[in-house]
Amino acid sequence: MSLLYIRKKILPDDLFEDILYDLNNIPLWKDAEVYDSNPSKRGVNEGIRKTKLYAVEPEVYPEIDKYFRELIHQWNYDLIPEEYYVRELSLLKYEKGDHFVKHLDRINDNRSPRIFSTTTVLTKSDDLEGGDFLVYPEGNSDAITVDLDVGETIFFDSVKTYHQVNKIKKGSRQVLVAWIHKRRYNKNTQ
Ligand SMILES: O=C(O)CCC(=O)C(=O)O
Repeated sequence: MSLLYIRKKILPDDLFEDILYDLNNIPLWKDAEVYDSNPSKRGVNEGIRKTKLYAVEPEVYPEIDKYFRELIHQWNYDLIPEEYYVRELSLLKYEKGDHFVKHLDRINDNRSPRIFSTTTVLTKSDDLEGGDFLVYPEGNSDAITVDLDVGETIFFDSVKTYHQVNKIKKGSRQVLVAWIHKRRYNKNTQ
């Protein structure tokens, strides 16, 4: 039977501290946009997603691939971790009223597809209420709440696993989201 998700502390303390440092020095947060295969539906849509975002070039954390690759092997031992890499990284900040409705991370265009999605919790305020991370088992409308601790990562299939972030009622939550793609042999077509 295939896994629904892996939940684990995977990033080492020194890398985690570097990310926290950068998080505290973000020059400008943007309103997160919604991706849609139809370009006219792209953009900020607070009914679907409301959070602040800062996109990070994965090269900023060159060693991050190594840690997420360990999860690929745990997910399916038959996969070859070296064939995968972190192509997209975002820092997200959720405050009161922020949320992300149930969705998949599938991208339906000519870009290389997302294969695995991860969220790593960077901070949770002491007064946090709401902001739960929910995953939906395939074909099931009942969600499972995954109460990630600070430092923990959740890893799941981008195409199959519906997930959601409940509305924040109080406090704040900050996360690092990483999407893992499959390498193509011709680097120019990545
Ligand atoms: O905030 C999170 O933990 C998840 C964000 C998310 O689902 C996404 O960016 O696709």
